[in-house]
Amino acid sequence: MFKKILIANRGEIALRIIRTCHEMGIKTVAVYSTADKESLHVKFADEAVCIGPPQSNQSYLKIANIIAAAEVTNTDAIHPGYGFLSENSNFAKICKEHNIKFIGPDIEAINKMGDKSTAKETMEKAGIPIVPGSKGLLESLEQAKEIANQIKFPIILKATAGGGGKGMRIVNNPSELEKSWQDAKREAKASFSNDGLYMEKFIEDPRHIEIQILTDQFGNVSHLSERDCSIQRRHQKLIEETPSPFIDQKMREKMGEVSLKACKYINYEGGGTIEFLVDKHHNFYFMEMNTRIQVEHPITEQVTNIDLIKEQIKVAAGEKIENKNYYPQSYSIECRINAEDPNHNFRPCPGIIKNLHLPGGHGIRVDTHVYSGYQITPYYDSMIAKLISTGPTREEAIKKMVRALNEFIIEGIKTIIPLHLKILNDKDFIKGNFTTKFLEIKNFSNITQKVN
Ligand code: MV4
Repeated sequence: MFKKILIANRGEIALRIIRTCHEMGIKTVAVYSTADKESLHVKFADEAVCIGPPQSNQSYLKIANIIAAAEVTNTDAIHPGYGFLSENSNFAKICKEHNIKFIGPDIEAINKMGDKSTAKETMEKAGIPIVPGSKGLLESLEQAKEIANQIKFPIILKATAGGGGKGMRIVNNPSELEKSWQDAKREAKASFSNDGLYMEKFIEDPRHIEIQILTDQFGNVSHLSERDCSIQRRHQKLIEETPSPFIDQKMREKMGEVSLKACKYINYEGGGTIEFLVDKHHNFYFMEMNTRIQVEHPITEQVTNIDLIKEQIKVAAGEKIENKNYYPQSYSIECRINAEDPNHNFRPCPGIIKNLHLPGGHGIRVDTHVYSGYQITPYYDSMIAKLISTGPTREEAIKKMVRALNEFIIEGIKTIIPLHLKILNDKDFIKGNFTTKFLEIKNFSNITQKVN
């Protein structure tokens, strides 16, 4: 087992990883930008190394600085968390060259899944259901027109380097295709320096349901069932839950089995997530694979009793996992607490947290790095906490979440807690009747009141 792990991340996930390392008797190294000097991940790690100024591209994305920090501290392994360098195969390669274990899958797997068009072609070969569309990248506007006429409008153009909505255009009829093609290409080039596009039939009003998987180097594979991440705003997930109210045990087993087939086909090793689009007829289609730990992993941990970070570390250290699947033993929901003003188009609200009271009690978990007096800077994403409720039924998990949201006191900055309360009190949400269109349709406005 590793003696020392460097955590190449910040915020709640850095703290989350440090906690598991300490439970496993592994020493930890935090890295931090000058903006995060007073952050909890710095205080709780055994050692901490400053890696640069606040801007991410000069600190948390600066490979040379992170490797230097690992070298001077004699680190065995690096956990990249999510975001930043977590899906950067060049970083994984440089770790390897320095004899430092990158806690994640191998370079080939990261590359294959990072390019979305390649990922889709690979999955088709593996026999995984995919959305009908172009085979690989589109070669010209003319070819795009041809394929669109075959699969019929509406279609969607997606950037192969994308994911998360950038460089994506929905096209409803032939007259819009040329402009959408050019817009998507321009946006993809500006965002990713890669203007490769592919096309799919547009699935109206889908659900976003993903399967957590875990595999080791000995061919043992596990899936840990699904997370329903349909409650999103502009491709940012706001609420995730497991099990999904939309799928039954039979479909859960089917999606799990398909996900493991995908993992075996690419010899995947480590933790990962396979994202599916699910249509109203319960058909599911491969969308993307994330080769990292995800923000919403705690709800899976809550209902399966598995520590996913611990399993990632074990697999990276060459240990075996159990060759079995895990099904939800309870219900869990996560609300992402973002420092944003929901009444002003979700603008970020940096500032000092003057007073903080975290909720607690039975069935409540809070993953956060903030404390009273903590300064939220404008340099990083606005998620400051994850509130996770767990109960024996969905109804009880919702009630616990409402209770905990009402206990949550954060003064000095605005958060999206009032929006969460509106969603959790919505009749359709309570019935489990929602898709990725939910927030657009509901258009919750003037969010001020406390709801019980
Ligand atoms: C789609 C789709 C409908 N049909 N693909 C959005 C982000 C990117 N990961 C893929 N996305 C979508 N792809 C086809 N063929 C609808 C979306 C989509 C979406 C997906 C998941 C969660 C929220 C969404 C919001 C709008 C569009």
